[in-house]
Amino acid sequence: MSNIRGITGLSDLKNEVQILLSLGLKALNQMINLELLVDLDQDNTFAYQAIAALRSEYLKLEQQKTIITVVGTMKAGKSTAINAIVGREILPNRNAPMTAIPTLIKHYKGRQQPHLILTDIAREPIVQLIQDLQVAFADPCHQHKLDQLRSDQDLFMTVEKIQQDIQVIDEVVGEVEILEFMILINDLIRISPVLDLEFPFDLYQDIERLPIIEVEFIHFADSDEFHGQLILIDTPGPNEAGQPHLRAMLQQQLQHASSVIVVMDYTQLKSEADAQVREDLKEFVNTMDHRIYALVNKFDNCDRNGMKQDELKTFVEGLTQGLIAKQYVYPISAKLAYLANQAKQSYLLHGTLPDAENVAWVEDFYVEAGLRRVAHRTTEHILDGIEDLWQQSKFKAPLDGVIKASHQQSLLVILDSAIDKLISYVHTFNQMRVKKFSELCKGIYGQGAAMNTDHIGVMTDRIFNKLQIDMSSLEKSAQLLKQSIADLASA
Ligand SMILES: Nc1nc2c(ncn2[C@@H]2O[C@H](COP(=O)(O)OP(=O)(O)OP(=O)(O)O)[C@@H](O)[C@H]2O)c(=O)[nH]1
Ligand SMILES: [Mg+2]
Repeated sequence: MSNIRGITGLSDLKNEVQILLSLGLKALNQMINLELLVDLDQDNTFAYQAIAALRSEYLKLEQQKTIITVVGTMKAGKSTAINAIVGREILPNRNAPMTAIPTLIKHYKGRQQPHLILTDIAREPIVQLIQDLQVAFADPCHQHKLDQLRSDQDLFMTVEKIQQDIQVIDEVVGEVEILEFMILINDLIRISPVLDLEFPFDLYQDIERLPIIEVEFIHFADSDEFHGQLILIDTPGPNEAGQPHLRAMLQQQLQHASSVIVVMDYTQLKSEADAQVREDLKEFVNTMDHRIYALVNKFDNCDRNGMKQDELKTFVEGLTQGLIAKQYVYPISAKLAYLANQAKQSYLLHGTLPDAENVAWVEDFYVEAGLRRVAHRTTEHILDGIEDLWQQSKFKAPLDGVIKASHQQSLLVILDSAIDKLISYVHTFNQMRVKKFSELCKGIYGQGAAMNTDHIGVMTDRIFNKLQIDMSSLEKSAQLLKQSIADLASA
């Protein structure tokens, strides 16, 4: 292969690996077409398997999925942090426990209006649960429980909707509509145990069944860096009680991740629930395959007596027993980042902020930006406020450090897996060609005949010269590329 020593960047490496995969595929096809494999049935089956596996690796490189799973204790601020990364309010976040099933959020270039997509298998258990709840609500024995639910101001609207026979559609479009839908799902899961019904959490462990929101991540709108797919997974956070189904979900979601973000609450670092999340991470996360980052959220609560940035980073490294290295710890305020993003977007689109009476975040923005008095809310002060909150949120560092680095990390993992498969198949075929050829000779000269290895060599070459691709040099080139990938990974 040309230029292997000259490879410095990841995209060069990706090109080289794709070229080798294509050459491997071409060689395998030639083996089949020229009937070069001795035991045609058995060896061709193996060759077809190899072709399918190498094609799938090629496709994975083309699609390059970067999956970042966001974990942390209940109320640590996972959903607010994801909203801040996306730059919009698409996930519900409030004081009561909110995220109940994992949700995928995918960067979709050019998609301004977010779309939430629910496959039929994801929709069906929800439809069933609504029907079961309707039956339970209609039962006079449950009147007392129903009254109790209706008196909860968070749940009241959802109870109404269930009674009015709400339809669950497979595609929800728009920020407000998605938010309403997510709140509905989360409320359904909270309401059902009150009526002795169970939400089938086990049906939502497979990543294909989870709701997915497709939207352009504002901070990456102008970036050409993101080839392939960038997906965040919001997960429900366990509390002190542990909830075994949440642990099972966490384990599932971590399996898909290229990187893991642990959101910790600055004010609750020593809590038991936080310690449990760290234990789970140690158990489920393989640091060779994942990179783990900590966002220490609610850092806006840091006062004169609180731990400062550097001290905090060292503390978290110690707390996680080195699982999260100091340089991967980011003190942030997701709330301030989210408010700055919301205000900026609104300003860019409408040249003003919405009326604080109608939109919940606006008053919070004015308070945090020191603009409590209406007379102070001039364009200049608002723009200064946006900039100030963004700076105070310290969110730029993880956006650059975590999201971009995760994207690179995922490419390295895919490259490494592709090259391993290529080496393994090519190596097997190289062994096969020697073994099978000696078997061929035994067939020609008889079992006991002494074999002239030079003769075999000449014949082997004659047959395999038909192959335009030299499998041995392919194996060597792949080994060299594997080394380049390892060098980049440890850089
Ligand atoms: N002070 C402060 N509050 C925050 C910050 N980020 C989030 N919060 C608040 O913390 C609460 C929980 O936030 P969520 O984003 O819903 O937390 P979560 O981890 O997704 O919670 P669950 O989904 O229920 O596990 C909300 O009331 C947020 O407004 C922050 O940076 N600073
Ligand atoms: Mg949440």
